[in-house]
Amino acid sequence: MTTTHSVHRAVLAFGSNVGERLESLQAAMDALVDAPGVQPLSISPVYETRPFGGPAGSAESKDLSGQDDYLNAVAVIGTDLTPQQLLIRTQAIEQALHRVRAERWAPRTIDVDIIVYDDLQMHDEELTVPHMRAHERPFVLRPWHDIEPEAVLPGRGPIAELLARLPDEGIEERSDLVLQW
Ligand code: PH2
Ligand code: MG
Ligand code: MG
Repeated sequence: MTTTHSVHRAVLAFGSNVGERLESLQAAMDALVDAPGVQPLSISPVYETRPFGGPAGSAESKDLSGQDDYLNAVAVIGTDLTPQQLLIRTQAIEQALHRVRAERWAPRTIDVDIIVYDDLQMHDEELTVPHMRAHERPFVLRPWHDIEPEAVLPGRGPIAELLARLPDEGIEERSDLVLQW
């Protein structure tokens, strides 16, 4: 008998604010499960979100007010890949989708971030898990909470508690837009 159970569980966040945003999110999810080692588990509702910048001094301190709104969503996967292998997969997907417009210096059409990988906490030059800013991002925590209300962000606590501390503005569910595996 063979088992189809993946060894690990990972949560990924997807964002797009250029071009056909919903199509880019769906294309990224399709590509993710289109190769061995990744099993689809769940996909969140889609949210339309205002560009979110962080506190002064953080990597998100620059002015994003000129940017268009994002569509954001979260997916839970089972995987046999290591975090490093999963990063290579997500970066390949980003590169493939960024090039859709085949323009030099074109804005990004898709961002795929690894939010958590089991209860791992790690940091090196390439990868930090959990994602460094997940705990302060409503556009990650809201959709994630919709599909895993009991989830815990390692080192930070239950996502329901983290979410309750964040402002509720600038993020709206788009129930007219649906992603699927
Ligand atoms: N991603 C960022 C910075 N700001 N804001 C929203 N609303 N959604 C994003 O996905 C997002 C952002 C950097 O990756
Ligand atoms: Mg990101
Ligand atoms: Mg990213």
